[in-house]
Amino acid sequence: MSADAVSTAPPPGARADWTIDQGWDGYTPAEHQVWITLYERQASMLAGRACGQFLNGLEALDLHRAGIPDVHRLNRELDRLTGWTVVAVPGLVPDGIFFEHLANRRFPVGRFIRDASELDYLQEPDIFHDVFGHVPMLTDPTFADYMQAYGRGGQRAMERGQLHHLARLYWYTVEFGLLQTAQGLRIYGAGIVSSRAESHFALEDPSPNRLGFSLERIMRTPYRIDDFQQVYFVAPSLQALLDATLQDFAPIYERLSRAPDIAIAAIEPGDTVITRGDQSYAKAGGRAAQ
Ligand code: HBI
Ligand code: FE
Repeated sequence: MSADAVSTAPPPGARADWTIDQGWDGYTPAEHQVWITLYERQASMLAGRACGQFLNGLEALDLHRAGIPDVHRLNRELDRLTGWTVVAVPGLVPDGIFFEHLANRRFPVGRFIRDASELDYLQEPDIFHDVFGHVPMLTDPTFADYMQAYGRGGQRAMERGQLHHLARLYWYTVEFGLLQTAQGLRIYGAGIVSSRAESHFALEDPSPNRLGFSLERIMRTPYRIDDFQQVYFVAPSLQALLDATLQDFAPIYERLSRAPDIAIAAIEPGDTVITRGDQSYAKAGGRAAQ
């Protein structure tokens, strides 16, 4: 996603803020069936893997098995819990539009759902990734605050030309974050929790590094968009994520502008090492070699 401006024109039929009507009545039975298939394969494996906040959110929103949720129904419950609502969009929206929505507690969700032939992986977020993956965590007040702080931070990062650093924070927390709990590591990242294969890989595979959450370390670390991550960062709590956003980022961006990126599979002297991976999956060629 290029760091484009807010000025990019929305596609035909979309409003200036890139939102569209979900048109829930327009989904076909086949599209609802894809949701049901994805939901049942994911929900059945998340006990003991997804964090408690995610599981509570899934329950509270009743993302029931009857098919693609109607965002109007979903919003009544979500708005009551944390003041967040979801808005339907055609797909990826420009960064400036995305941050504007997050800063106002609106989460953009792609209207489309993937085809039954690509259940396991897709490049662009569809409504299953967005609603099943992201929305349950938005029912947690602390995470809800974190996501709004991220939106505001994104607006400032764009002004400073620092989006490439801040996008890594999103990637290694909101999309691929792990949480330390008394019962062990648990998933809160949407990219993991909405993927059956990566839900196993991120928690159990000996291949990836698992390192303690560190804001600046994350912002110096590139990430994978085409395959499982080679490193996962583990937050001690959701409060720790929120606390990290409440500091002044100017000195951080100043230091980052002079600090080189860290190699994606590297372990640095200052790292808190939870598991030192053997990178066997990446060395074997990753998804392409499966
Ligand atoms: N648009 N609809 C949508 N969903 C996203 O998750 C999204 C986006 N645009 C940009 C983006 N994510 C990332 O580049 C953020 O880091 C900004
Ligand atoms: Fe996402």
